[in-house]
Amino acid sequence: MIRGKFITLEGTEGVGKSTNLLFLKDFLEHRKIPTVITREPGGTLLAEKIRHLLLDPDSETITETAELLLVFAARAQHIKHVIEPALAQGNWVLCDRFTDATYAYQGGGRNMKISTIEWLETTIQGPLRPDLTLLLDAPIEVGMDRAQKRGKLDRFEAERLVFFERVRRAYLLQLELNPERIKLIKANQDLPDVQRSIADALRVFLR
Ligand code: Z5A
Repeated sequence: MIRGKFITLEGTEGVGKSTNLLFLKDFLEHRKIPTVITREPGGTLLAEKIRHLLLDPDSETITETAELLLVFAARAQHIKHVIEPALAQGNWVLCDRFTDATYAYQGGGRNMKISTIEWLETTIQGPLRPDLTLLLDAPIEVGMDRAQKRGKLDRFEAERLVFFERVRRAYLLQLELNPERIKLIKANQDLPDVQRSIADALRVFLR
């Protein structure tokens, strides 16, 4: 059995990750590539409970350290019970956010030490890294505007603009540090144009 590929979608809120994950799935399945769609935080029963704790706007104040550890606790479950088995069975795993989000939100947004995130990444993931990451990038206001149309804001969405500016900068730093793996997709375009850019990146990856 040939191991599947691990593809992640990243970006600040409302840039179109969930929408384009479905496009990605159709694109690959059209080429007879079996896919499994999943998301972080989440993807297993326990990890979805942790997601709920992390997003709950009415929770007590969650310390930066607790937030970071909760994200990685969910990830440990997700890797063991969903991602690794799916890859081993030859599926391509398409994941809405992964550890680049930790560098962006907990590293950039919350100013947690990058060396601590790196240590957790190595400890929890071992050698597992995405084979390809599509970073959907747009000015913060664009995604916020799209997300706010949905109603009540979650604990992250309720953050101020400066927080998301730090998150976006941290994502762009991840791109700079990992140019082979991470491909930039300009998300501030009409959806068909975004999807044309995603298809182009995938065709290059499939070569
Ligand atoms: N988090 C963290 O802190 N650390 C971590 O390690 C991880 C996560 C893994 C939950 O993520 C939170 O967890 C996240 C960071 C934290 N918080 N924030 N913010 P999430 O992925 O569930 O949250 P999200 O980014 O807010 O997801 P989202 O709002 O669903 O955004 P999206 O998936 O990128 O967008 P969408 O749902 O596909 O699109 C939003 C709307 O825009 C929708 O109506 C679309 O039809 C529309 N759309 C999409 N593309 C376009 C274009 N091109 N033009 C016009 N309209 C469009």
